[in-house]
Amino acid sequence: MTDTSASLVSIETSGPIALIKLNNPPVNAASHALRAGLVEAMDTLASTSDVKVVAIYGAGTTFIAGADIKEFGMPPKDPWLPEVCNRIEAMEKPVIAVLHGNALGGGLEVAMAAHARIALPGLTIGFPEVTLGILPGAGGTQRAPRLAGISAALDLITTGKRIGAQEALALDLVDRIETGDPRDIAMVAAQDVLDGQLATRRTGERAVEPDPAAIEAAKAQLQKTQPNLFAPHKCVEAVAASTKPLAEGLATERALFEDCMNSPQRAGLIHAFFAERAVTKIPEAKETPRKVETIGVIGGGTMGSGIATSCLLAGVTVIMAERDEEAAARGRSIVEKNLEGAVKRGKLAADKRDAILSNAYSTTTDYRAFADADLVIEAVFEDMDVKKDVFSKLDGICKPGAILATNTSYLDVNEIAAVTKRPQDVIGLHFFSPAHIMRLLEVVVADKTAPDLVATGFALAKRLKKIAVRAGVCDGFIGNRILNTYKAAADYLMMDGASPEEIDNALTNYGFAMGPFAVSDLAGLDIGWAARKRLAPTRPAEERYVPIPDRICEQGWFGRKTGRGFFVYGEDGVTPNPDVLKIIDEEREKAGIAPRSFSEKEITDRIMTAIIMEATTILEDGIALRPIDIDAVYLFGYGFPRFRGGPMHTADAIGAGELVRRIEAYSQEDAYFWKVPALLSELAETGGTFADRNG
Ligand code: T1G
Repeated sequence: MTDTSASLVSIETSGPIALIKLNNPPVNAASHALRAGLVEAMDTLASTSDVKVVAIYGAGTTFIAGADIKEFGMPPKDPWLPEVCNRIEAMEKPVIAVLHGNALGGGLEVAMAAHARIALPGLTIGFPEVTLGILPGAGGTQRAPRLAGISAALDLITTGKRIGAQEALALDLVDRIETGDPRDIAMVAAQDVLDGQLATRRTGERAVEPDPAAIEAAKAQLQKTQPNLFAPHKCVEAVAASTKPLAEGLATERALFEDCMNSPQRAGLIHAFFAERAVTKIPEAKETPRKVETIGVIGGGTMGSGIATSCLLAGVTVIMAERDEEAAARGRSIVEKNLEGAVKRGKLAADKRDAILSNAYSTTTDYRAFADADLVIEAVFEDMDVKKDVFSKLDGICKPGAILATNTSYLDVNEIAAVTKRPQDVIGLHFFSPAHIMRLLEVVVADKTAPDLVATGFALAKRLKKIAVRAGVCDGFIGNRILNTYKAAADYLMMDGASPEEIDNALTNYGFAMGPFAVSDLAGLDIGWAARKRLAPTRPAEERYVPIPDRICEQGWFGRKTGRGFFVYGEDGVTPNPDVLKIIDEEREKAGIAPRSFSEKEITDRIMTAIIMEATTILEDGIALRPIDIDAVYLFGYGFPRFRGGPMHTADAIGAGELVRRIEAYSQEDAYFWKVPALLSELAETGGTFADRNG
């Protein structure tokens, strides 16, 4: 046995067979050391005359999850992955790859450079590069079409979708599926090569069937669906080059890969990848989560039913409470509809759905049904007195150690906890609607919340396949506190001359999933109306108030659910509400405002600056742990363009100095709203970034 590159790559020989084991936990990323080790192993085995066949496999849970993303942005170090793949393919001796766990991106490229591939049944393969703003840059765009054809390669490479072993076999991306231990399979497969039972062939020597129609169709499709994104278009160009001789195609791929690497979208998308993982690093991470097997949900409206659905899909038993039988039946039918949707999307088998509905889900009108629940999540009307009443009742019924959670989106969790005799067991679990689909969960930690409760919130999120972000208590926590400022900035633009449609278009062109007015219409305008009424008595006189949304609500127009709001939702689509435009004109006139026009850039500059301004004060107040937590909230809960990496990543891209200049300029119009946060001034003065504060 010879060890190379600090044992990341080790060789085991047995007569004519050499096995190469890759061992770079946790995911065998193709770091510099692993790449160097692989090339060294090839060189060693090429000159070991006894060895006649080589098999590569991964130690631990996976083959190779791709290039080491942590090395992106650092100076590249030889050997690069393309050279590693070319070296493997060029081997005189047959080289086979045994794939288990994940063979993603560069991992799949290494596999395709081998001369045959064996999959284990649980294998996942794919090219996630496009989701990171790049393209497969180690021959993937050239070798995948040689194995699977241009159309299938385009589908995998431009979408980043991941497929299983069976599908990989059907596409000829793997040659066989074998069950067993990766090392043992490698040994048997190598013997098969020696015995002539497993054919080997260099992928690069295969021809590609030209398919200009597939290339044109992919281009047209991307132009329609992803005009904002850079990498998918480059992926198509690279795959189109696969009909050329390999060396030429590889050179084209390299040039396009460099273009992607230099794109700001690449930096944003990779930041988003790490944001998803960084948020789990919380002070309470070492605490042991409490057991959660039975969850009570109070409220069977859209939110409560969504939460119940999400828990049921994760295999948790749910008891849902409503005020009477009729409301309980309504809640049940929403849950049934949600589960039916999961069946239709292929996420849930029909018999599993039936089992969930008969064994794991029940409704009640009596909180006493929660006596044995491990966790109760309240999702009732957003009113402090109503919530307090619910919590004092729960306090009297729930077993000791049960977790009492509120799904409030704005209210003070400390005040709610204070009505119980167990404030240490009270926490905020803020879901986002539709709760069985949206990935974000704000875990709101009140003053007395026990640390193991926080760990439980995070463990639950993981089980529900959600991304939990730790937030402190304030009006709106992280997400909605920023949203308030974001919406205010949008309202001011509307009052000063931009139409709701112009503002929404500017933001969707910027990359947001939806504009602020379409979001308000979707959420229901009555919700914001209720909040504004609640806050009216404490609203400072200096605050600029835009009465337009109240005027719209006074007409009974609450958005999508009433068919009318800022927009009209008719049979022939969504159009601006002409009556709202009249209201806007009237209100401008009353306030003596002569409307002016705003360019798209002015609109997005103001909105982004407002978002960043509020986000910075959230950091200053310690409501979010790090800038990257705020990025995660906006990326996974508010439709923020992923390729922009989130508000704080965007702030770094704009630069603190420029942001300070903008806020100072806007504050000439409204010095109450536009204030430079101290932290932003500090960054501008010191040349610091938010990224420096991610720890
Ligand atoms: N590089 C570096 N670190 C990685 C990594 C990678 N490729 N993949 C995962 N990690 C870290 C991750 O940050 C976390 O670290 C830990 O591993 C466990 O991950 C030339 C350019 C493999 C399915 O995009 O999809 O190849 O937080 O929590 O749920 O064409 O990770 O513990 O410190 O996600 O079991 C393409 C991305 C690269 C794969 C495992 N590859 N990874 O999921 O665990 S580009 C990817 C995943 C490329 C070539 C190019 C998943 C996973 P920490 P985890 P998991």
